[in-house]
Amino acid sequence: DAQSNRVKPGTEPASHFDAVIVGAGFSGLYMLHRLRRLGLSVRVYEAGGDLGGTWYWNRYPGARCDIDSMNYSYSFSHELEQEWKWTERYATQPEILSYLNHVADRFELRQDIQFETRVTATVFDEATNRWAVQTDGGAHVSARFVIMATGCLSATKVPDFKGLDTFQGTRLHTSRWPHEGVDFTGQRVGVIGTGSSGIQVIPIIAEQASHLFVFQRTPTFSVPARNAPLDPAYESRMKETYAEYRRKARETRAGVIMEVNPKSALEVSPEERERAYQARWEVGGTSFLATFSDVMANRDANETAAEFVRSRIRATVRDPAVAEALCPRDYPLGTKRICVDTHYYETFNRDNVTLVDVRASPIEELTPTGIRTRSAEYALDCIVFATGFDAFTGALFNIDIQGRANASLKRKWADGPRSYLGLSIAGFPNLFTITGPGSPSVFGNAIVSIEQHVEWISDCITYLREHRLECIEATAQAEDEWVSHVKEVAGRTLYPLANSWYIGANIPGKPRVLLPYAGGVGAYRKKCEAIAAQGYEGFTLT
Ligand code: FAD
Ligand code: N01
Repeated sequence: DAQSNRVKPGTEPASHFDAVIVGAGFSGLYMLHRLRRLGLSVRVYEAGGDLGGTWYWNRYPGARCDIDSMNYSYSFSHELEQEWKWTERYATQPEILSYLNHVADRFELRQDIQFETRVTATVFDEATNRWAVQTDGGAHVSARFVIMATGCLSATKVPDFKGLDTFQGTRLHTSRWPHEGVDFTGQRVGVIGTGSSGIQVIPIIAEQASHLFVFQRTPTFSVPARNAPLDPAYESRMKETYAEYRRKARETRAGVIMEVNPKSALEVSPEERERAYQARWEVGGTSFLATFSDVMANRDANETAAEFVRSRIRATVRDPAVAEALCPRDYPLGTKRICVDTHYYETFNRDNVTLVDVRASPIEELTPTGIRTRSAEYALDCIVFATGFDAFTGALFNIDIQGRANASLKRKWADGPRSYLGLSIAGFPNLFTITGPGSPSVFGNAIVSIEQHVEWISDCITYLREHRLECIEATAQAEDEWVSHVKEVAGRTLYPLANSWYIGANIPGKPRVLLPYAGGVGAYRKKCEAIAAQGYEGFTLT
């Protein structure tokens, strides 16, 4: 428990590092590489049995990225991006994991990573300006810098259903999938949840199971992926112009280059609108959101896109009642993360698939043999929880983080996260959060945001060393202003209209605050660069 794992005052650390990094996903791996190049001594702690983060944990069948592979990858090494060959438009989880292993081998990263080790606490010592770091293995080390590369979507969430532990069959969470895989042949399977994970796993389980019950509380807007083998001509074109392409992508709103139609959805004829949506639907992927300039900004414009997707659902799903139940109505399209699927809606035409509307008839309990809703009981061999994550703050709160005067981060953030740029927290010197709340992170290509944060942090540490400084800390004023700015920008979007994990609504009791920063990846980068260029404006350096 947290109490017994607490760093004991006066305990002598076993080792001293310049930096401790928590997490060995895309963020932690690149952070390690950068800091080692600066000549720092670094230790990475990773709770998982191996590296990869998201791509280590989420091994459910169908797991793949929804940003095309050639962009969902690091840009920091020319050699790396030239030598690696992606095989599909959207890479599968195994392929992304082997990519990250290749990165680790190429840059000899493993030697500084300790696996199967969870950081349980970290406490700032004002006398020495160092962080004490405690792990579940009982290790106690100290570090000048602590970098939280703990992931926005790494703390899993299983709803607290009555009778959860009484179920005698197999219980799985999409993000804690058995490494040896699962054979559903001949089984009656229930999947709870129809977010991005649910819509990817459902079509594949349906092909194996004797019967699949999909327990849906909120229907999802999903666009087809149109996944395909990577076109060699596209690959060589991209590789020839990679640097330029990446540079431009960093300046965009979402960290990916997509053609944004400058027109409003409301200024064109219904025929032109239909043609435009249909064209994007054929291309597949998230660029559907950019069919018109105001899809994500104006409720009425958004409704035209929403209605188009509903029309596709009705055209695909043969049973009209099932089609209607699959049509989202009570939130704007894209305000819960848009899903990208392969044959999701088609799956509901199979005889062995049943959609269970748990909005109409909620799950009352899990029983030894299955799930009981208000109106029926479902006998199941296996229940798959595709119920998501305690996003952004979950992984941070799992660590007892104490800053100056032993102030706890959890307490400081009780009414919602407070940080400067989603990178740094007043009262927590030399502690950085990669893609922390208040930064764009999940509103786009995560890798672009991760690289930007890692580079900003390593430049900052270089600056401190060059100026013979020990500590950097956000001022309370800069933090207040940033928090207000993040809130103000959020208020101009449609995101607050949905009960999504973006806004903490999926976790009972979590404050309703838009967690990522909605001001855009490119504009955010410029702000961060300007702040650094002005000698770290808004920070105290000592
Ligand atoms: P993570 O990959 O989550 O790594 C964090 C690591 O920290 C984990 O391995 C965790 O075990 C470790 N950790 C946490 N707490 C501790 C602790 N206390 N002690 C030790 N270790 C700890 N983003 C996109 O942009 N495009 C996509 O297509 C996309 N697809 C996704 C698909 C899935 C199934 C999921 C879940 C997310 C997806 N994302 C996608 C978001 C994805 O999380 C990021 O793209 C990226 O992988 C995050 O990398 P990270 O290193 O920041 O975090
Ligand atoms: O999780 P989610 P996810 N009773 O929170 C339902 C990334 N990702 O793992 O909407 C019944 O989106 C919940 O219902 P509701 C991506 O960023 C990317 O799917 O709360 N149902 C919802 O349907 C994504 O957004 C990919 O009413 C309950 C589902 O569970 C993020 O990860 C793939 C319930 C949870 O959906 C999270 O996605 C996978 C309850 N008590 C993940 N509690 C790509 O394709 C929850 N639900 C790139």
